[in-house]
Amino acid sequence: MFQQTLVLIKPDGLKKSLTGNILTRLSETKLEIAAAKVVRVSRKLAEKHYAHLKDKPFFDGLVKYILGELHERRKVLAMVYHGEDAIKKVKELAGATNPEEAEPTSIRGAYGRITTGGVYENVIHASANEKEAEREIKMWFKPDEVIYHIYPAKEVVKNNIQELEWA
Ligand code: IDP
Ligand code: MG
Repeated sequence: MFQQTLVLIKPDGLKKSLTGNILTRLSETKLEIAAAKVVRVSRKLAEKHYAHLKDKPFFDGLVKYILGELHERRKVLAMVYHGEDAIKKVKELAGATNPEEAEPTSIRGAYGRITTGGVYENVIHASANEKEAEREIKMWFKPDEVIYHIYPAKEVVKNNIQELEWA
């Protein structure tokens, strides 16, 4: 089944100069990149992305982490990978949430770390399932920024300019 999945190279991944290594690992999947951009994450986007964790004791740290406040890198690299079984393929390559439990050869197992009292710094985000992938891709990208559309989009006119919105 053709799927799309959201991948973020988090601020620790950027600070550790891991972009090339991570993209090389992801290319092993033979999936296609359908969208990519560098994003200065807003607090609103950060809180929305991690809304399911808002009651966790590490939520404030997690928001600081994705905003880049822990790594002096106020940016993330956001991408959409597209292809057969994309979600599972990327999730397996990313590895378990806890870098200590992740397969040593997975991206998180190889490059992630656990800090004392802080969040798991696991260098990459990957959507967990189809529902999450759709929610996340629609929150991080506009339809015009994604090369292939697997979710419907509609044309709207704003200030006399025609653009696409997720339907
Ligand atoms: P996921 O990133 O593997 O989907 P989630 O449970 O959605 O895992 O958590 C989002 C992020 O929050 C993780 O990637 C990690 O950075 C952080 N996190 C999750 N659970 C913990 C925890 O128990 N302690 C510290 N940080 C955590
Ligand atoms: Mg998650």
